[in-house]
Amino acid sequence: TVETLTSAAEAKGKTDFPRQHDMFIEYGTAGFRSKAEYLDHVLYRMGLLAALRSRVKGATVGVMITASHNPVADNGVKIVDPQGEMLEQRWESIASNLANVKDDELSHALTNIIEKEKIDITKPASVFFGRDTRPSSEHLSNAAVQGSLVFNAEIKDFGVVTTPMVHYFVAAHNSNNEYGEATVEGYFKKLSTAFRSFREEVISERGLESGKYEPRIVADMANGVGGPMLKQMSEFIKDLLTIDFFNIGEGELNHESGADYVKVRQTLPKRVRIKAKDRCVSFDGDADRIVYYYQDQSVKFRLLDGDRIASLVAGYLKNLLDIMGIELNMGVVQTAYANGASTKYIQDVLKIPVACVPTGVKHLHHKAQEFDIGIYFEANGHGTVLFSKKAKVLAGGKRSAARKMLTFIDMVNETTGDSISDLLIVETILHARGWSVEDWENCYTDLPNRLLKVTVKDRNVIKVIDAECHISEPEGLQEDFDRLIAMFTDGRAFVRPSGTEDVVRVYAESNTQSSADKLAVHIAKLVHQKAGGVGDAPTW
Ligand code: G16
Repeated sequence: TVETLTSAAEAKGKTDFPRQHDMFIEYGTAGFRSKAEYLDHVLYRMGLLAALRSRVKGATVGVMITASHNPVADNGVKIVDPQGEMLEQRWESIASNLANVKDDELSHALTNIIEKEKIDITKPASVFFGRDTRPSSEHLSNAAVQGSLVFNAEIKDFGVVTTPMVHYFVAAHNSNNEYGEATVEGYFKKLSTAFRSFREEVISERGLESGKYEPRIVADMANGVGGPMLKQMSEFIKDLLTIDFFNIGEGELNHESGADYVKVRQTLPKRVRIKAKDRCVSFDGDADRIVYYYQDQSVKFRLLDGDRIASLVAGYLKNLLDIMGIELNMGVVQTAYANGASTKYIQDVLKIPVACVPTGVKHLHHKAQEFDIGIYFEANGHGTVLFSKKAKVLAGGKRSAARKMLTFIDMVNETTGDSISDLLIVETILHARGWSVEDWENCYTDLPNRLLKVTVKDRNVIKVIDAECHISEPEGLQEDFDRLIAMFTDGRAFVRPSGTEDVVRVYAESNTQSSADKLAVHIAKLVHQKAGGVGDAPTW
């Protein structure tokens, strides 16, 4: 009965995974995230919740243990819904509530969910697990597995894999392997086969000539799970792309390396050796983000972030559609972090509509589903491309452009942003265009920008509106921002509470780097003064 089951869950929770603090932990931008030592009971309870979610949906769901770009002492969990998408938003508050009830309220809270969601506990449940390379991940994964087992779910543990791989496994399995084979090997094969077929298509058209494209990249893996996974993938494509690996596990996770470090600091990761114009990439800790960069002749660091990838992909796919002579409704989805120059380029030069939504891939993914071809990327390098059924049907055909489109679709992990898949896509387009990294960069000129973090007592005193472009609280602060922004040429700035770290984020752009830095510092000072800053206000 429901009572026996939920009482057993409560009893095991009390003995094996007790709640050892009364801190409120919330399902944030991408799941729960906190110091690893606070998470035992959260993970156990998410294992229970995943089993219930699987029963509600009548399909397999996924649980990924990771804190992505956060420091190594943190950890967290992301829950994956049956089609490989992020957990439905309504269930985020159910998850938050379950994670925070007292140990002796667990049975009651679970019974409540079962009754409200009309869950038949006699139905089968199935949960896939994956985890990143953090020292705490194995233990926390076990806590979640134990939760699912108490609720009689069938479990499959994929061990150390990337977040997007878990999304893929869930989607593939629930599609009866139509989306791909739900195994590690199946994942590598699907993407690498598409990469190879596309290359062959281009070679059959124009021979081995590839313009200014060099088939070699330098890869910073942030000492995360991306390292071993991209290494495995590279075996399948080593005749087509040489990858020089750095930070593949010998050092501390995300420390002075990785996509977030490179994007925020706008500098090279530590411990990589490169020459001028080498095309470089950085993954984040769970390999769902990627940024490109290089050093020019004058040793200046040049970043090609998520906005650049979105522009590259949008431009190329539009071109393919033109050649195919078919019209599809295509759109790009960005957030307020998108560089103003990228938005202008996509709208004015590529003539593709751009939508702006709040931060978090779940919001971008959702919006992108409104298009036949929806390209979404956060500036931080998190993104992918979604194709509607109509797009997939129309893409079929015998002509080369049609074959390319179909192969391209196969190379994309449509379930979520995926560093490995995104890398293959970018390399494919650069090769097809015969472009060097500089040619890619020459599409438009970024507006100089600066990202800062402000530590405050309670980040939730900041209330955002208009897709995070403005704030409504603390009262009067937006007006202060507006006055300041008006003093800067091409000035734009916004602030928002992070959903993955205990900070308020500040973004500013202007016509010169020093103006962007100044604007960011002034805005950060205002936040520090008026929203309960802790310690010193940030400087640049
Ligand atoms: C997560 C989300 C991203 C988001 C990022 C930063 O990334 O999946 O969509 O951009 O957090 O969020 P925030 O600014 O709220 O801290 P990841 O790669 O850390 O899982």
